[in-house]
Amino acid sequence: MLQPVVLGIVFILLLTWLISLSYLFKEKLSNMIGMVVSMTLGMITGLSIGTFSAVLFPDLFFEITVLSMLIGGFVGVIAGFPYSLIAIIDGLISGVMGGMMGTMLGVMISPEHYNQLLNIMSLWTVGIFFLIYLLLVYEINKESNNNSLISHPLPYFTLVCLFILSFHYFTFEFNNSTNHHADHVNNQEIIMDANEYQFGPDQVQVLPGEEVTLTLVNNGIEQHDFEIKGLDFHLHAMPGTSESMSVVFLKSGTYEAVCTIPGHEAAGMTATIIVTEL
Ligand SMILES: [Cu+2]
Repeated sequence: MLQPVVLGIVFILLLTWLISLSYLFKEKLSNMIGMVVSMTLGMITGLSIGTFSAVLFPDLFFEITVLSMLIGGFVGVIAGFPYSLIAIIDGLISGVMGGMMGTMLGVMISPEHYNQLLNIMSLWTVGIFFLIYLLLVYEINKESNNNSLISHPLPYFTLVCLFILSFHYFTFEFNNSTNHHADHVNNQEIIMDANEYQFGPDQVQVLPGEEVTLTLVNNGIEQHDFEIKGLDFHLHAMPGTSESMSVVFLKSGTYEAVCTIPGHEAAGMTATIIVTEL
């Protein structure tokens, strides 16, 4: 859970910074700038919070839709507040719409594309934040040159880079036992994420006598496989690809699975499959 927390904190910092600029330098910023700022910040916040929460908590679709709409609208109102009523209305409507669209996007994408979706969304989010930052700083410095730290691009750009980097040092792990694609009765689907050098999840629970479809998704940069010891079950995926296979575990018990690429098992690419009645 470390990654969502880090990303959340950096996201709030980036957003607060932009909103603070509007409050601190409102006499230098026109109503037109305010409308662009409130609309963009409301929309982007709603979209990204909606997408992230839909991917992380697919079972709470209704709750996260309402929450994302509220947060998006709230941020839009706060961002438009220093400017005018038009900017506030702009921000409110865009934020509510962004929240709604973000959650829909999150549940429409299948689990094997979650990581790509989140990567695109996070790059898009911080890219737009940086553009808004440049717009505000340009407007603020247009007449008098204000050299305070808050309006120098380097600290802000560092935060943007921190946000992007934190995506490349962690991979999201999803709790696939609760995902919305697994609701077919008598057929469990498990998405097994592989990267250097671990499986996510590294422990899964399945029912005896039921067909289980296991998909190995290689989100890493090397080839990986997934072999269940004692069974004729082997999946192999090159980087960026996936492979699926179905299996029925007849007996209850604990099965061990490993990546058989030399050195990978020792580096930590192991997983446990627990076959048990509910
Ligand atoms: Cu491997």
